[in-house]
Parts: sequence; structure tokens; C-alpha cells
Amino acid sequence: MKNRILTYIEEKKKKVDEALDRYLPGKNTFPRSIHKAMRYAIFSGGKRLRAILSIASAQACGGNMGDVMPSACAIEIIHAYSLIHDDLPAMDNDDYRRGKLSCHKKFGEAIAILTGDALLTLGFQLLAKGRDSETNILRIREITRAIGSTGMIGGQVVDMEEKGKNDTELAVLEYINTHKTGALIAASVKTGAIGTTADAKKMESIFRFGQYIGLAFQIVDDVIDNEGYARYFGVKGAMDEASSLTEEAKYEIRNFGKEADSLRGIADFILNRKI
Ligand code: GRG
Repeated sequence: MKNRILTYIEEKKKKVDEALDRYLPGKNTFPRSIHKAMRYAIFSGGKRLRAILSIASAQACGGNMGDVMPSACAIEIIHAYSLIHDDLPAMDNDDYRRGKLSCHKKFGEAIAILTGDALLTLGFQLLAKGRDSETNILRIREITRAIGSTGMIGGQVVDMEEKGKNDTELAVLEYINTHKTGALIAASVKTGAIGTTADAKKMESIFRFGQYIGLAFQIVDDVIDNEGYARYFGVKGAMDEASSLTEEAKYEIRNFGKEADSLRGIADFILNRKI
């Protein structure tokens, strides 16, 4: 029998993919070139972990999947924009993403840049779509903090500037990981809790949970790609660190009930993932 968390992830991924399909303009919508590219970038095999984390976080705080779905999908769409731009020749210059041609290889550089821009814009359109305006604004505030120049983009800038050096300090590595990847993961968890009945204390705990698993996610990524933390500490050292961050994360939500079991399960899934 399939393990409970894998079933949860599979079911929620299906729901997220269905919602993304509804939210994205159809591939025949004019101008077709950009809408085809947007759909290509979104439906090319992402795990949807950030959206699933948002849903699990909402459920851990007494919320429901329907209310959080637009913002959960917005985060996946914003994540897809960051990957497209990260793959561009001016950045990582990657020909492949998720085992398929990267967006600029498939559609050309100009359309890829515009596809990233259009996805980022669509993300904010969706963040404004929820029923409650105050919740929408709080979520937008959280996401903008996570992805701007003091968040994901800041992490990307420092990462670019450190490329090719082999004496990157641990504090710099930590800055890159917490900002480039960790910030959006932590925001995925927090935006899931926004709009629920969670009080300030619960909100703080769940955000710290998100920060710990965000860093653990990037460390595991470094192990998979044999870079960053894995180069610095070796595979075992890096995995020990990811494992203790996962424990810290779960400790943060120790006072949550059974309704937070999916969040705990996803934390373990992130630690043990191989892709
Ligand atoms: C260019 C604005 C801009 C930002 C780039 C997020 C980022 C900043 C770059 C991505 C580079 C990268 C591959 C980082 C490693 C961690 C990471 C985000 C991996 C991909 O996330 P997954 O594994 O991807 O959740 P899927 O494909 O499952 O969606």
C-alpha cells in the first residue's frame, strides 16, 4: 500500500494541475506564441511542492483547499517565471529544465523573457483573486517580500556574483540558500495560513517551520546536484544539517494537532527526495 503522504501529494498535485489549467489562458488565445510558451513552462513536469505546502498549511490551520487554491497556483506560476529567467543565457544558460528543452531553447530568448514576465504578472492577478481583500493584500505582501531584491532576486544576485569562486564563505552560502530558494518556500507555507483562523503565535510557528524546510530543501538540492552545501560539508555533513533542520521545523509545529500531519509528512518528503 502506498504511503499516506505520497498519496496526499499525488492527489493535491492533480488538483493543482487542474486549477492551473483553468487559470492559464488557452493555448489558442491571441497572441498564441506567448500562451503556448506559458503553458509549456507550467506543464513541463513540476512537482508542485510549493502549492501543496500552501494547501497543507491552510489545512493545518483550519482552512480549506478551495480558498487557498488561487494563491497556491500563483506561487507555482511565480516559481515557473523564476526558473525560465534562471535558465536564460545571461544567467545559468541551461538548455534543459525538468528533462525538456528550456523555454528559451524551445521558443527563443525574447519570448522566454516575456513568458517569465507574463507569468509573474498572472501570479499577482491570481493573488488578487481571493474572496477576501484583506487576505489578498496580506498574501501579496508576503510574496513580494519573498521574491524581491531582498528575497529571491537578492539570492540570485549573490549566487551569480559567487559563481566560479571556490572560497565562498558559509554565511554567504546560507544567504544564497535562504533567499534564492528558502524565501518562496517559507512564503508558500505562510500564505497558506493567512486567511485562516490561526492566531499570531500559530502564524509565527508555521512561518518558522517554512523557513527551516526552505533551507533543508536547498541543502538537499545541493546534495542532488553536488554543489553548495554538499561541496562545503560533504554529502553526509549536508544531509545531517538538512535532517536537523527538518526536525527543528517539525518541532516548531509540535503544538498543532493531527491536521498538521500532512505538513510534517511533506517536511520528511523534502528531506528524502531524490529529484
Ligand atoms: C531569475 C528571478 C530569478 C530568480 C531565480 C529560484 C531561482 C532564482 C532560481 C532557480 C535555480 C535553481 C534550480 C535553484 C535550485 C532550487 C530550486 C528552486 C529548484 C527547483 O525547484 P523544484 O525542485 O522544481 O521544486 P520543480 O521542477 O519541481 O517545480
